[in-house]
Amino acid sequence: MTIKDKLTAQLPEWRERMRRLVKESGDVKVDVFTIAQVYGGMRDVKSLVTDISYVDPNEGIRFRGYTISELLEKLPKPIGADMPYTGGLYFLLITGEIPSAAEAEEIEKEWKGRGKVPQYVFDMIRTMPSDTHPMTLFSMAVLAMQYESIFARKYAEGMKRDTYWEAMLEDSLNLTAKLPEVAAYIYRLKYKDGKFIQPDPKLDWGANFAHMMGVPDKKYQDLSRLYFLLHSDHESGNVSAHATHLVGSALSDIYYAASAGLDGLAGPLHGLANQECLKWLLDVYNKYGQVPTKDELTKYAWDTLNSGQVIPGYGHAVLRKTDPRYTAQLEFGKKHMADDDIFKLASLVYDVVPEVLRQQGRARDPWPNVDAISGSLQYHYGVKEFDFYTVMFGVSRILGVSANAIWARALGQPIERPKSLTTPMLEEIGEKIKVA
Ligand code: NMX
Ligand code: MLT
Repeated sequence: MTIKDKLTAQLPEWRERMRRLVKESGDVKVDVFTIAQVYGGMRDVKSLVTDISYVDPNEGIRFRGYTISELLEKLPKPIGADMPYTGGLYFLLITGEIPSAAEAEEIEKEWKGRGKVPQYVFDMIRTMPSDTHPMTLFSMAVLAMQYESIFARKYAEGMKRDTYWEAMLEDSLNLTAKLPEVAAYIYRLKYKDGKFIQPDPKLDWGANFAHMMGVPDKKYQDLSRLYFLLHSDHESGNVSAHATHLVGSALSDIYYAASAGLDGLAGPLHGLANQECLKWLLDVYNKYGQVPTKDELTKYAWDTLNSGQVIPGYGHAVLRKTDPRYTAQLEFGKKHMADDDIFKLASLVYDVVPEVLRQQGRARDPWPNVDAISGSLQYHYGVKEFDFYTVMFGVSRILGVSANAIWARALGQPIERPKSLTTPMLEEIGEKIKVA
C-alpha cells in the first residue's frame, strides 16, 4: 500500500471524528486565557490541533505517540546502520504507522526518483553575495522551487477541495526529496570552494546528505539520520511550525509555507540558537584555552547573563525538564566522541548552567533544549561552520511541517485568523474584572 493509499483509507474516519467533535462539542471551552498571555506571545494558549507530535512539558516529544527511544528501536534501519531511515520516519509522521522495512525503503525510493534539483535553483543561489547567511539561501531555494508546485497549478486549473491534500502530498514528497542536495550544495559552495559532491544513488536520504557534505566518517551518516529524526517536529506552536501552518492556511502551497517556516526558524530564539550555542561554547573554550573548570564556567555563564544576553540552548517555552532530544544527542556523543573537548564542554555546561539560571530566577525552564549540544556533534565530524547548522534543522523541520500541511489540507483546516484588540479595550476588560 502506498502512502497515498494509506491516507485515502484513513481520511473518512478522521474527517468524521472532526465533524462529530465540532457538531457535538463545538461549544465546549478548551481554554481560557489572560491579558498576560495576550501580551506574552500566547504562551500556553491551547488553540492549535495536530496529531503528528505532542510535547509534554515533563516528558518531552512524542512523535505519533512514540518516544524517541521507542522510535530508535522500532523504525527500520539500513543494513549496518544504528539509526533509522529518514524515509521511515516520514512515513510514520504522515500515516501514524510504524513502517515495515519495505515501506520505509519505498519512501526512500520515491525520494530518489524525485530528487533532481532544478538547475535554476543552483543558479539563483550563486547570484547571491558570497557572505549571505546560509539560511537565507536555503529559504530562497525552497521558495524558488514554488515554480514546481503541483498544488498551485492544479488549484489554478480548478481542483476539487477534497483532493487538495493529494497535490499537497505530491509537492511535499517532491520538496523533501530535494532538501539534502540543496543544503549540501549551499554548504559546499560557501565553505568548500564550490567543490560539489554528486548524490550516491545507493545511499538513503540521511546518508546521502552526509555523503554530499563530504564528511568521510561513516558515523556521520548515523548522526545525520538521528539529527533529522530529532528535529523534524515539535507539535504545532513553535515558530517554524506555526508560521508554516499560518501561511499554508491561506492555501499557499508547501513551498511558500515551508519557506516562511524557515524564515522563523532563522531567529536566534528559535532554530538559530544552535549556531549561537556552538559559538558560545567556542568563545568559552578560546577564553580558557581548554575545557574550563566548573567555577570558570559558572563565572562565564553569569557574565553572559549580566551582559543582558540569553544562554543559548537553555530554556524552553513548553518543556520543564531536560529535552529528550538533548539526551539522545548526549548519548550519541558519549558513545562516539567522549574525549572530544567541545563535546566535553557541552556536557559540562549541563552540570553548570541549570543551577545558574535557577539562581537568576528568570527562566521558567533552566534545562537544555535540542540546540544545546547538536553543534558540538557536528563540530566533531568537521562541520565547523556553525552558521550552517540551522540549515540542517530546516531540512529536518520541513519533514514535520509538510506532514502537518498534508493533514491540514486533508481535514480542510480553514484560514487562520485570530482576533486582535486594542490596548484601551484590554484596559477596559482589566478594569471590569477588577471592579467585579
Ligand atoms: N538565558 C537567559 N535568560 C533566559 C533563558 C536563557 N537561556 N531562557 C529564558 N530566559 C529569560 C527570558 O529571556 C525571559 O526574560 P524576561 O522576563 O526578562 O523577558 C524569562 O527568562 C522568562 O522566559 P521563559 O518564560 O522561561 O521563556 P520563553 O518561553 O519566553 O522563551 C526561549 C523560551 C527558548 C525563547 C528562551 O528560553 C530562550 O531565549 N532560550 C535561549 C535561546 C534558545 O535556546 N532557543 C532555542 C529554543 C529551541 N529551539 O530550537 O527553537
Ligand atoms: C522546536 O523544536 O521547535 C523548539 O524546541 C521550539 C519549540 O518547540 O517551541
